[in-house]
Amino acid sequence: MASESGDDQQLKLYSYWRSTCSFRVRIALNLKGLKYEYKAVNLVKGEQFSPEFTKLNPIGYVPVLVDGDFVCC
Ligand SMILES: N[C@@H](CCC(=O)N[C@@H](CS)C(=O)NCC(=O)O)C(=O)O
Repeated sequence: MASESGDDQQLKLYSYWRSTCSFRVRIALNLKGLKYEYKAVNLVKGEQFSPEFTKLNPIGYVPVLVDGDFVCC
């Protein structure tokens, strides 16, 4: 269940709609009932190589789950 509140305290999931790796994380979060902010990273447009995104994940892969200071790639 993606939230649109923009609350900085909540989970953030960087994801691409067609990424099967990202599907799994979205399914797990939804099964757990955890709210998260959906951050779209368009792999076709190369957004995974943007400086902002590679700061989170230097290899430029989605998904990336951010929980406060904890970044899980
Ligand atoms: N070990 C990662 C691999 C993630 C991965 O392979 N992500 C692909 C999409 S499914 C990706 O971001 N590819 C970026 C690209 O092709 O440039 C996982 O299992 O979550």
